[in-house]
Amino acid sequence: MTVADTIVAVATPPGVGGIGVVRLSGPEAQTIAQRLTGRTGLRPRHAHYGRFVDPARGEALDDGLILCFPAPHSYTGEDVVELQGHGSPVLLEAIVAAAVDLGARRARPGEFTEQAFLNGRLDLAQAEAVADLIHAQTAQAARLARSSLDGALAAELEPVSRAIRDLRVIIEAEIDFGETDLESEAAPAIARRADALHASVRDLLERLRPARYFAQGLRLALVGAPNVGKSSLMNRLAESEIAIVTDRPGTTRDVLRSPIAIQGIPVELIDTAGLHASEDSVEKIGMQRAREAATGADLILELRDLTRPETVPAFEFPDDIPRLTVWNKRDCVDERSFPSDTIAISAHTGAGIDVLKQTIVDRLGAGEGGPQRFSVRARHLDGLRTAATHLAAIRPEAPPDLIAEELRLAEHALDELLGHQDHEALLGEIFAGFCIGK
Ligand SMILES: Nc1nc2c(ncn2[C@@H]2O[C@H](COP(=O)(O)OP(=O)(O)OP(=O)(O)O)[C@@H](O)[C@H]2O)c(=O)[nH]1
Ligand SMILES: [Mg+2]
Repeated sequence: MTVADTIVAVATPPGVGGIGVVRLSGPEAQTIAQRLTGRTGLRPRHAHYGRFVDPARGEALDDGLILCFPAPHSYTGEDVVELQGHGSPVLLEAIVAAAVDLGARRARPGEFTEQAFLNGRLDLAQAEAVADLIHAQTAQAARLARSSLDGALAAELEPVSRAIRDLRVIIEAEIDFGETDLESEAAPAIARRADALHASVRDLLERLRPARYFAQGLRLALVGAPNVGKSSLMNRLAESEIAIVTDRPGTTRDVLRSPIAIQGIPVELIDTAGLHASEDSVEKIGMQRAREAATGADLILELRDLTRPETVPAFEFPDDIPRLTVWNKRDCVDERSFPSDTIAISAHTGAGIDVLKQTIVDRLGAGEGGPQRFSVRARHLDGLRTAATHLAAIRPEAPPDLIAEELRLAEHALDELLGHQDHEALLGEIFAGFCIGK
């Protein structure tokens, strides 16, 4: 995007609605809006009524409200004008086309928010939170995204990033004065500070990890031998007869997916074909799909059958995916016949289902009362992991420039999360911390 670009797009969802909004942002937004509406002298942040006319054809397109948000007090930080017309996709497209004729460019997806980030109206995590808020599938997911948008992630990251920078300032100063080793009394103190920073990044990582599921959803695969009741459990959890259930082993062949919510977490529930030794060619394809679905899941629910406890699925469970073993058909056996710490359910009667849901949530550390306070993406966790790795690599006996480099990489990883890459700031800080003559 060049400075001169003015972008335009329909801001309301595709389809028919009571009203539809066309949004313009950029240096020409006001001029283009004036030519479309014939109105000049619009008062900032006031609603004006007007007609929208295609100046090229002199043809009235619609009428509605015009709202003007001059820079920098707008969403994008540039001049923004909103035209609120009737919610007809055809009309809204005609308004956009007329704006394009007048010099605007069609906005790319997310470009208004990108512009807000580039103009410093939002940090990167907030920009991501805008998308998470719009796409939130549950009220809890929306609440967490809202709090990210309010800057909660930045509030957690910035003190850590600042502390890393402070430590680096000290070490860079040593380097600037030609030190090749840290003074013996400085080394233990620096090691202690690096350890403390590593611990705080790891703590942050632990606290943030579960929140990822609220923004991105949790893929929960139901896996087991044939006939243990996977499809029955799917239907029970989805409260709908989605999957075919029969007493014949091998009923489910395809992978079935259903969106549900467990305690505010958006869950994609995945029912799969029963896994056992089979030579049937169709069944083998189904089982291959089942294994693929399981390896792509965030959590595997291995379903077993209390009436046939010896039956296990023909599957090598991946080590890196959390697994929960759940026993079904408890209505068929004596309640005293299984240990109290087993998760025993009945897909038929619904017994134990609430405990199962709670266990799933606890297993992921994602309960309502859990530590998550804002939405988190995989990118954020990756950045924190990178920072933790660099902090863990610091050896006080190493040359100071190596230590400084690890700190720089850790700081960089955190700053990237918020989109801050201002290295002038560090230089300024180093020299401001010097006393004259040293
Ligand atoms: N008594 C009892 N029967 C159950 C329960 N859950 C499932 N069943 C029965 O077990 C049989 C198999 O159920 P499904 O849900 O089709 O089992 P599945 O694991 O999906 O089987 P495949 O798709 O063949 O792998 C059906 O006759 C169900 O009615 C339960 O909790 N109690
Ligand atoms: Mg089934």
